[in-house]
Amino acid sequence: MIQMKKSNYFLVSYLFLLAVISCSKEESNNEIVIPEIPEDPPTAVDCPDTTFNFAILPPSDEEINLSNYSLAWEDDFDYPDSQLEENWTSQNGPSGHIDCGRYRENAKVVDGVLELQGRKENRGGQEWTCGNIWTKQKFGYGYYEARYKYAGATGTNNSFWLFGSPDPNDPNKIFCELDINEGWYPNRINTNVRHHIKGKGSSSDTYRSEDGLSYAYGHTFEDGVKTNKIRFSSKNGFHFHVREFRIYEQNENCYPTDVLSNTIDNSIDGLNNLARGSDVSIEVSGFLNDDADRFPLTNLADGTINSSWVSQLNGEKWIEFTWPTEQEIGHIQFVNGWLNNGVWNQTITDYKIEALVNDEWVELGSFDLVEDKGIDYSENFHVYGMEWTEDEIKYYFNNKLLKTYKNTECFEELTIFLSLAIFDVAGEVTDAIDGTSMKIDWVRYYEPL
Ligand SMILES: [Ca+2]
Ligand SMILES: [Ca+2]
Repeated sequence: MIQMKKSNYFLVSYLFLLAVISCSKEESNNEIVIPEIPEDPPTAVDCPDTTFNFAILPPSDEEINLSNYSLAWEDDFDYPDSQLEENWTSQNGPSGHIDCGRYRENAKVVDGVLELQGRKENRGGQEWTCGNIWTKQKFGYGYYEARYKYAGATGTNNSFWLFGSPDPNDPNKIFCELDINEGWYPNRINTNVRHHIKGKGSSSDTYRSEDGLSYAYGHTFEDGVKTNKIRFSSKNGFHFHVREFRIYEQNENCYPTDVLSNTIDNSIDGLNNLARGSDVSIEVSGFLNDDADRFPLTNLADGTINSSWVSQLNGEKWIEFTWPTEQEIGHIQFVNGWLNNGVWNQTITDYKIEALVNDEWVELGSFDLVEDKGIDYSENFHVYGMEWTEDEIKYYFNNKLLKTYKNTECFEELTIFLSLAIFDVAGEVTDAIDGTSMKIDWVRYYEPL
């Protein structure tokens, strides 16, 4: 790992200047004498540390206030598995819209926790089985929360949600879906307000949260890296956008950090972005839906973050930059994900950047959400909550507000669902799902006082 050493030339100079001023002050009897600036400043430029990532901040610190509510219903799953039917119903049959049939055997109460288990087994014409349950009772306005862990594999949708029923006598009647969380391994929270007309969604509003990730990363190499090949790779379990990938030749005037600027390459004297050189060739692991035209690889280095290359969904994702001759690289940075209403979406959970040096790959920088930061919602229980009133629908994570929606259509009582689903909307479906489970410690409903 090559890293830039932080220099402190400016600090030393500043302290020296202060010392000179204070000495001068004493000697000249309280008259300040400004020391002469040396005529020949040092030629070495002192660069700030431009190895960085830009954290995506949580939207709010506002906490749920339950003082106007009382606990009206709860299930701690603190009973034998055979009693599950007292409160809940299981689909117990094949599914049309996801890759797993949902069976009662996959919804198991074990030591105070409900496990919704994913298994690779042929049943009912599907390759996977999973589990779900819904309440026999319906519920209205109030605060809902559940404490649970995700199944520890991509391709699983770990959801706690409320749903209405279509009216057979009125096919145009709108009914509601309130998704407190459709959680995707390792850290994605998806909240939705959806309004359905029988058979088709009429409108929906979605907010996503991705704890611990960044839309841009940068690495500076103080001594430069001599290579003619740079490789970026990721095991990210979803397809993803890389909006711009910049590889700067070693530059004595430092490197820029205004990563979202489309004039960044001209922001500092001497910058040479080798990723946009006339002699670079770029190769990638694939394209979203095998469509090389919609998000082409040329978007990786076309000078604008408005365009992106989008990877394929399955397998390792990678980009390689190759030059016919050896280059001397001083800094690499990239912007990933996509921006929606001020929120970055689908930012990558891991990456590695390597250079080919003397025929061997040398790691220049890396990040891994689970290994480096320990952020993995399948490892730890978290609490997902929703406050539903006549006017608003507010979603919470560990009691902190994530998102507020206006309530425009959801005025009727709904059923509580706990569901594990398997499908590639939630990331790559692999055998790693087999044997994992969504684990629910408890579910609670508080009614307004
Ligand atoms: Ca671009
Ligand atoms: Ca429990």
